[in-house]
Amino acid sequence: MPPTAPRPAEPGRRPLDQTGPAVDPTAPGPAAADLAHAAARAAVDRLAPPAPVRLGDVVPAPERVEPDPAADFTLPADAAVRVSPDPAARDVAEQLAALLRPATGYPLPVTDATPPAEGLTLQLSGTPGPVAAGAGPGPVAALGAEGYRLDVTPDAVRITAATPAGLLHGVQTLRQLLPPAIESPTPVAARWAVPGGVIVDRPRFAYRGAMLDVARHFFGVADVLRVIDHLARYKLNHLHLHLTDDQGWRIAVDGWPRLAAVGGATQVGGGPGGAYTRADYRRIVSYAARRHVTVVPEIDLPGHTNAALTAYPQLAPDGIAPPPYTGTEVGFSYLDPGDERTYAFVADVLGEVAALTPGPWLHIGGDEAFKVPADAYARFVARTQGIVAATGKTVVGWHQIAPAGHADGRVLQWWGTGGDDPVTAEAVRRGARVILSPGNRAYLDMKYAPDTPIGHDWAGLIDVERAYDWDPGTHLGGVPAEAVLGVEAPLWTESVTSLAEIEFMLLPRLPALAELGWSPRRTHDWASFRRRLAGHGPRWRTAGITFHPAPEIPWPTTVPTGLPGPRPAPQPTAPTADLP
Ligand code: TNX
Repeated sequence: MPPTAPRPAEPGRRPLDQTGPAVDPTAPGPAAADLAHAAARAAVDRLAPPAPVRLGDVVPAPERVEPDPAADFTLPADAAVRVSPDPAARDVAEQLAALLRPATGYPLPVTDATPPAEGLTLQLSGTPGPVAAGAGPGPVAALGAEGYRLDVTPDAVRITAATPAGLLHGVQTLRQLLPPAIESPTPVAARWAVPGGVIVDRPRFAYRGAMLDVARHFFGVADVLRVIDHLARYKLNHLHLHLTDDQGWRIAVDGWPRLAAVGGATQVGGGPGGAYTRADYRRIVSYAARRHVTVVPEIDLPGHTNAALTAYPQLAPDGIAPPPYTGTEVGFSYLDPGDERTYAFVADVLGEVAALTPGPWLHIGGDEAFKVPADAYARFVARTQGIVAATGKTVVGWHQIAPAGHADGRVLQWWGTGGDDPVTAEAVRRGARVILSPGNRAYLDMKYAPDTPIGHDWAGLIDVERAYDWDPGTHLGGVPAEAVLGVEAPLWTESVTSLAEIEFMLLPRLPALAELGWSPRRTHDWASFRRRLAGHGPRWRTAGITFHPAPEIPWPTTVPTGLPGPRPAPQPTAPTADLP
């Protein structure tokens, strides 16, 4: 190990007093630096032994884990994060350093990856490093677009991947292998140990997501960014934003300014609502992109459009503006499918949203248009699929769009509660792919138990085991695993009003869905999952994240962790006017 002087703490950061005696970083000479380094190591050795995190204690479960108890690594105070000379890889290295600095108090400078590799190294592509016997994954390219390899030896932690996304997934794994105190926002005296061995890992499904309904209740940019952090932590790579519904239109559209200004001005229960400006939306998209999360915008059509009709009554079948809607019923509103102005509106809106969205998907909703006759509905969807194709995006819709003819690449999002749907199966035979969000497994707005203070129960109660114990590859008749693009956990927000409530419904079920999307089927094991998941309670608590302390999980402590106090479940509010 070359002599390196401990680096001074960053301005404003607590000094590294817990890791050893004060050292003058400007003191010259390798001898002084060596001594300082040894002293810092000795001080760390006097701290508590490593937390008992094992190499396999990762959610979602990795594809292959080969522990080597003789190879544990301890992060030294003077470690650097070394990274391949690629801007996107370097950005992942910056994110790793930013994740580790608050709790460790270490400076963790990011530098070019120059041999000999010690400390933390992120290596993009190239050939994998020396491979332990029997551990070779073949070329790094075999890890695919999102896989990674993690090698932990006494001197170094190395993450290798063919892409920056793979590196970031490796970073999330490394984070979970450090003691839970790594989540602390302020410095903690701890021995930052990582269990030795090799992990080789890649996802089962390409699409792993969550949906946030920002229409029923509006959530500001900061809340959405925090949800993106939760997704990235569990290697989910899509955030579906349900941007429009009866209760609110949440994205500014230049050509139709009243959508946000008028249509965005309320929410369930009658609060002020809100809408994202183009700059807000861009901020969400770019924050997500940095975390290798793709935003999927949904403009729900032709139903769920009361907010749009309050703003532009000429789109309503009777041409009359309905009053703003603050209740929780569904299925009463729709754009007039027989009026050409509807299609001009749809083309403008989808065109603008597509132009703001770097990802490949555009979600057109399509659910619960109960008032539109089936043939008119099918024609509307077919035409709208064409409008999406003209924007260059690939269309996604709730599985109700299945009867409208095939469109290249189209994706149906299954939210039913049964195991068979001939119409969806037929669409799949014609080439559609499916995202699985079964209402009775993946709907995170369902209550955990009868006494859950918020949420619905129309699709049943969903405790953590129920959220975990199904197989996306065999769930739906006529939809073979090859047709399954992936899984998504929707959070509808009729009864969810704050970030704490979002987190309470997401955690701990989101990691269950994440494991279904990422991990090979042969790793599926409830006993193992609940034990691994239990270790995340202290992490969330340390990070200040709210979660439901589900009784079926053996949390290591009994410290209360859920919502501040029970509140009565909101009753569906009465519509502000008679429904048509
Ligand atoms: C059904 S799922 C809906 C939503 C509701 C949700 C409540 C789907 C495509 N539509 O409009 O918010 O149930 O669970």
